[in-house]
Amino acid sequence: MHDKFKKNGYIHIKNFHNNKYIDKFKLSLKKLCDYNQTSLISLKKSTHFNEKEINNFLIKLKKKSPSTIKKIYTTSKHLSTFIQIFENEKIKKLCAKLLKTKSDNLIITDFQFRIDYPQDQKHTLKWHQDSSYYLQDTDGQNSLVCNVSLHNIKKNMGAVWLIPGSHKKRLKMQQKKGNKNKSGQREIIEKFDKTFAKQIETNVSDVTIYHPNLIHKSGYNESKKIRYSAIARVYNPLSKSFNEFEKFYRLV
Ligand SMILES: O=C(O)CCC(=O)C(=O)O
Repeated sequence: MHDKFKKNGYIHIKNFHNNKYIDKFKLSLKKLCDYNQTSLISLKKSTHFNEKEINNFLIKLKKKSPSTIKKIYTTSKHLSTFIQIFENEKIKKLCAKLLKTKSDNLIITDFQFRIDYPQDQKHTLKWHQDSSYYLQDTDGQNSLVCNVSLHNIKKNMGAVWLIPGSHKKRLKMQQKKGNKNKSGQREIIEKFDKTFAKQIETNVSDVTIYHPNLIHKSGYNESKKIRYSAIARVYNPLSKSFNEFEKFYRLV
């Protein structure tokens, strides 16, 4: 596992996650949607998460009430059931092994829940390295990006593109301003080799770990389905390259 990660800058472990946590989060998401339904856009009374039904609900709600969608989106990543997707022994042990430390030393933070709508590119990200956003680890050897697949993600749903082996060098990036149609982001501004770029399809409970310098970008969701993503950043604070958080949060 270490050798593969060192060579490619990522590992994709199929069917790794304990589905119990994924299911619990989906139920919390369903409850958040239930709470925010209106007489015009409603969900069936049920205690189950039905992906097709939630997709239809969120797609309709996005048109009718963008502010409610924003509320659901910004709230979901703080749900304790979402955090548990990462804060559990299996994930902690895996990350600790890669970072060559013990599970209880880890910091797991910067939780992100993405909802990528069909044919919507407002929040899709161009080629970037996460290390330029998360400066807590200055040499990139003591942190990871952890992605847990909440459902089956096919290429046409905008599965992430990445470049195997691209983590060996930190490239120059620049903050690009956003506008009402496109959110801003830090983007790579120097030339790099894209010959081996590939899209990673994942199934529910697959876990993909990136080196913080791995070059990657969002795919384009040309399907009719929403693409959901669960992402967190994992740090080893017991390392020389670790920087305190507050120092950087004031800068961004
Ligand atoms: O899932 C995606 O579209 C890409 C997310 C990503 O690259 C990031 O958050 O750094």
